[in-house]
Amino acid sequence: MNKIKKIFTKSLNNKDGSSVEEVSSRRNFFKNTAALSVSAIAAASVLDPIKVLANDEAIVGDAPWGIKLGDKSTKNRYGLPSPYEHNNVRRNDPLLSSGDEYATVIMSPIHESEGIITPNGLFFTRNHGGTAHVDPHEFRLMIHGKVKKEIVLTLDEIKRYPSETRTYFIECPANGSTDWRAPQYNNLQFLKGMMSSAQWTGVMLKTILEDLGLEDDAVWMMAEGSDNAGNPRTIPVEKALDDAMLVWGQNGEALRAEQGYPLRLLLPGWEGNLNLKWLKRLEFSDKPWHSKEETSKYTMLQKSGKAIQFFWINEVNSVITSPCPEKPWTDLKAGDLVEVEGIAWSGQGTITDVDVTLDGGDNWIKANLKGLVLPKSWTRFSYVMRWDGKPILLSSRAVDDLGSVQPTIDQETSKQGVESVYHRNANVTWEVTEKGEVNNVHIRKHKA
Ligand SMILES: Nc1nc2c(c(=O)[nH]1)N[C@H]1C(S)=C(S)[C@@H](COP(=O)(O)O)O[C@H]1N2
Ligand SMILES: [Mo]
Repeated sequence: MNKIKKIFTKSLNNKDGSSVEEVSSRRNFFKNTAALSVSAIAAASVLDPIKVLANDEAIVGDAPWGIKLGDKSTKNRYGLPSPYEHNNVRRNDPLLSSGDEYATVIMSPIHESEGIITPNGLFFTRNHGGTAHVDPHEFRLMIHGKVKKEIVLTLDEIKRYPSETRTYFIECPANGSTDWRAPQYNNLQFLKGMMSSAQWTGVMLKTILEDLGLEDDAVWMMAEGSDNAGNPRTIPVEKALDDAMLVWGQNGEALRAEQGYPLRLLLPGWEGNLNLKWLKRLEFSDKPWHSKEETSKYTMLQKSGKAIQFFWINEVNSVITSPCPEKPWTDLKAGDLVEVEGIAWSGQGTITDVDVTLDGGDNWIKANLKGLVLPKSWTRFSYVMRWDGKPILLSSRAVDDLGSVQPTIDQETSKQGVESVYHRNANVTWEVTEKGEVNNVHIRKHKA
């Protein structure tokens, strides 16, 4: 600590124009913030050896951004990330989008994600017919069919209902679908980036439906968008009356156009495709619609040759985000302490446990859940370990409060086969080589 203190004051003394007063007040700052010094030491112990270079130009020298005024603070009316973060971007999956620029799967850079919220500009985007730009003044939502009071609402009228703000992830059920047969991408963004998480603001759908009154035999709700694709989907009324929301807010601002501005349906924990964007119509009926999306797509082919229709919930899942192929351990040396971190989620409840394995699933160790642990929400987990520099097979396994355990590839494919496309939630395993490189590998102990 003394060493750090000495260097800190020295650098100030070296700096032209620092008054004595300034230096002593900085000294007091150090003296008075014991907690800061302790955490500085704790952080330093992860680095081995601790590099303390008193003459490091980066600290004692004059940085170009420090010797002149910065940009005018009035310049950016809407803030953008630092230009140094230019690599932290969404990427179009060439395989799943098949060269199309409208019906696309734009993957979120989840390897760069921090905490449990995706910044709006990085939210994954799955469009069947491009991004619509809906004029909020022209926006209308029709609610009809088996409701006592059929109605057409403007956006302002919808916003007059009492609002709620809640944190949920959205995941396309095709997330991970490229890996059913064999590892396809050595890349976390393309493997699992078909999901993101936000704090959503809107009205509980049940608030509106209670107001309008549903007929007794209204068992199904059809939701449709006003975009080129429309993407009509049938949803059981139980979900509409449970935690479904009509949302206009995304992380403290209006929904992004890509996320369905000005209003989308949010079905917490359920397949992304049911979360209708650019919402236009909710129709109630006693029968499901069997729309194109429900017959040609979004069915799950089983080993038996039969397909499951109307499979809604995204099951318990997890993935290690650090390390990953894009974030290898190539800078680490044998004996270094390192934090393994990842995201766990379950569309049916709250994450209760995450285990981590270093040997491809023979032994499991409990990880820590970090920060907020919310239902149907991304949950961060962490496991701090000392890497001995030898190859490991690193994976995670999540458990939710309904007791569901994330399956191994063997468990999942023995039941499902490999033709399902959707609902892949088997563990992802990273092979960490002795050089610290990270590869996507499949651990199979039995034949599928
Ligand atoms: N109207 C409309 N809603 C839609 C879609 C669409 O193309 N049109 N795509 C669906 C699909 S397949 C998914 S996975 C989610 C993706 O939501 P996001 O783009 O906000 O991530 O929106 C769903 N809602
Ligand atoms: Mo989707």
